[in-house]
Amino acid sequence: MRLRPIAVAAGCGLLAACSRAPKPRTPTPRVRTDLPRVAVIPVPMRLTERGDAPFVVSAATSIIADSTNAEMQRSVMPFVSILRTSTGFALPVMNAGNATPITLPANLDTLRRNAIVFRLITFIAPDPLGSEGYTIRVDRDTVLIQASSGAGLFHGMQTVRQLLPYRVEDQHSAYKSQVSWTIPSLTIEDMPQFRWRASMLDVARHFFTVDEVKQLIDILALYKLNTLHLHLADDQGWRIEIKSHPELAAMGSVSEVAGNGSGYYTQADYAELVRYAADRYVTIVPEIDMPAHINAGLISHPELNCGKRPPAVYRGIDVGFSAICPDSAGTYALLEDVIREISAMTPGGYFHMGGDEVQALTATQYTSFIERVQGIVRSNGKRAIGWEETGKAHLDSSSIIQLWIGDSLRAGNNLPNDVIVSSGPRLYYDMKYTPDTELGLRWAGYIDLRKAYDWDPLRDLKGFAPSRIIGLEAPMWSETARNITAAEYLIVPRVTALAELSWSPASRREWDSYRKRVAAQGPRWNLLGINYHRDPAIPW
Ligand code: TNX
Repeated sequence: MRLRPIAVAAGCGLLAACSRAPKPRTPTPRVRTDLPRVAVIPVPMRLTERGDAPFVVSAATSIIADSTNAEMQRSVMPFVSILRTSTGFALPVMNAGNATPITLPANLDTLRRNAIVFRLITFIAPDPLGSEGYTIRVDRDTVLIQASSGAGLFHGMQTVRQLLPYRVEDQHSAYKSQVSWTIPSLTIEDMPQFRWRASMLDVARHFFTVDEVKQLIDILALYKLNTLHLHLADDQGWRIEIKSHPELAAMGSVSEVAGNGSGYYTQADYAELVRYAADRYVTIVPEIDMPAHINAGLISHPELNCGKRPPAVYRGIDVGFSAICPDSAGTYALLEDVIREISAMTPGGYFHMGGDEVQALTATQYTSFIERVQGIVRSNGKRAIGWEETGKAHLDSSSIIQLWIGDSLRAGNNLPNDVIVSSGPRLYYDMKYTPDTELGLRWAGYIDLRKAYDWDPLRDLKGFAPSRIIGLEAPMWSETARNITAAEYLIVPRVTALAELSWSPASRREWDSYRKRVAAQGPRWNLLGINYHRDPAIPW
């Protein structure tokens, strides 16, 4: 590449003073012509590019939306304000009620010219696109986004965001005027394949601040994931305030893996996370892992120890050695309080009771413990979720099993219960990409982006009925990730594979198309300040 000479005004030199100030050069944003202009992740269920004149957002563009509607406020208005900052245009909101549902293709002539129109439509029968689907129609005059729910509008808006030039992510630049804010003419009908589209964050092995967790929630929302599972307690840390037992967090949160870090969420912090997530249509699922992985909780309750080691601050990464006594009445009194308080501050319908990797108890002690805790969860109005080992117990039909060890269930494969797929060899964010990448573990193998993407959960898992799968969840175990920058390196770009596998139908997924669409995300991540692994299979 030849560098263009820098223009220097007459009389200026490196040492000589300028007689006339040189005109500042505004860099022209680089436009990649080898990447598809429409590069949406997850790929929509149906998308037709029409090749007509695009819509161009300009100083004359307005937004038409029923801004008095609360769902509309929540789903659309934050995007409008991002768009105002990135384009520098006023984008006034014109109010429009939602009285008459319109179907695609709409009679767009009757709508205002040069407008982005959001409509929350009411169906008499159930919406064929479900509770999270949406449609988009773009032509020269109008961008029309319709859905029957706030979640649908929100997901539709994430699509519009990705259809706009990547500079839409730039909330600071002085060079906005260089960008042509085009949206290609197209029609989209979209809905998710699975309703459970989740990531887990282990805040126990390393603690993540409220702001760090918010950064992760933003990433999930961009790719239409709707659930964040927080692993709130493990051997190395108890990270949630329990008002009736303040000693749990006070004594249990003072350590991390291999370091002096500490920390826990107050109930106010947790409420803030719940609210931030809900504003982005993300549900928080809390987990207290038990009966093992409980060392940090036992530091303040040594009388309930049934593990192989006396409870003391633990900074290693062994698993399975701790256990809370399954035969003590004190255990259930404590757990009732913990589950009640966490359930009360969790609007989502789930409580995760852990249940993995227990070495210190007999099989009977384990199953009776799980059954008892499942009952406490149910009596607090939540559906219980357990790691796959809980399939050895008598589960209520409402309880959910989370597959993690491999590509088949080791317990509960004949049960009717719903299954969340978190297959270690495909979905664990904490597995190294290759032997050479710095962070991560390797017990389930290396997971480069192709391995993360190129499979089909409905076809490639064995030993249980695929109809039981309610969705996918990728866990970010944090033994090797000490902060969100490190976690992002492991999560991104694999989160896009998770998003596409859980949202898009198999018939629409294709590695070569996906690789290019991932490449198109890189400039967005740079502007958003998201750290990511530059997987060599991607034409970055
Ligand atoms: C297994 S997955 C665990 C975690 C570890 C993880 C590390 C599961 C239910 N248990 O305790 O952090 O491996 O990859």
